[in-house]
Amino acid sequence: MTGISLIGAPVDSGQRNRGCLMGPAAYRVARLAESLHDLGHQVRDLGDLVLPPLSGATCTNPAVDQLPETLGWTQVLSDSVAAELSAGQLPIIMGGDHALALGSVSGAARHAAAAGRPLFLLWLDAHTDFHTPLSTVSGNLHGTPVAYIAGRQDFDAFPPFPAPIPGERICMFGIRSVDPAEHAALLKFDIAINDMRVLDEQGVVAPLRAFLDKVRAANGMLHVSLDVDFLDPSIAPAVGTTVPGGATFREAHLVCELLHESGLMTSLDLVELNPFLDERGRTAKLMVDLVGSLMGRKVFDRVTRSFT
Ligand code: HAR
Ligand code: MN
Ligand code: MN
Ligand code: MN
Repeated sequence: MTGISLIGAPVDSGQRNRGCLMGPAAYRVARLAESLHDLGHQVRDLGDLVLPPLSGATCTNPAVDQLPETLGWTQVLSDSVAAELSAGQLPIIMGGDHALALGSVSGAARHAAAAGRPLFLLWLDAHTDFHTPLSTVSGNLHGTPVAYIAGRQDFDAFPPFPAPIPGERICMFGIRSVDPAEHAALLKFDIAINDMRVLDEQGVVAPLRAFLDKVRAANGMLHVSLDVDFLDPSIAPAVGTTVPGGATFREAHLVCELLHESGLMTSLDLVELNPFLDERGRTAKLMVDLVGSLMGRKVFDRVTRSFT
């Protein structure tokens, strides 16, 4: 039994395709809390976070969109995630676009630093989200969180990231869309980038096990950030930035099942669900299903599989 705190984060400021603000409501309609309760967990839904009064922050890159809104979300998310972790809860952030990870991972990093444990990051996404506010061409700040988390410069309007995560502690899966500026910057970081080619050749088990072994050996905390576009658009259409060739239903479930068996995940983002683009709720339902696998649902309970 795990104490789970559901945090609604109706963040829609990280991109221009409106609709992610309906994500938390869709997860509630798809019965996320009930499904976790049925798995034996103690679930608290904390309701939706509220955007604080906006600053007048600006950026020298004129493309950057909705900076004050994203700064506000970063602050409230960081505080909320740090508080839930300190209370011994497993926070699940119901987004909201991926800009919310600027705050959620910042909160996890604050907590991990205070607890004297290293924080690791598993990024399940079609995109590397490794732009800075100065390098982004689209100006959409949902394309920036990993750069902030890894301690890249040029986030002048943001609070300094509490304890930047070294590249060796970051692992990405599902990657199949990288902009030139991201690519150039990533070459300077030792991030494990398991793009779709790696998954095609090796499957998910070996690369995921290699990463989880590092987390376990370091007694680390593990933040998992699950972007809907990690999944193939044929099974998960409700996202503004679809990229063909994503993770299949079974690949995604296997990642979640292995994560559960590792017992290592300490916080989780669910991001980029845009219910306005969904087909009869199928993407929201699939995400709830995946969280079920992450939190212990299995087909045969009497079959013991050892991860190590
Ligand atoms: N790299 C592109 C950009 O910066 C697309 C980023 C899309 N990001 C997300 N989250 N949907 O992964 O605009
Ligand atoms: Mn918006
Ligand atoms: Mn993303
Ligand atoms: Mn993405």
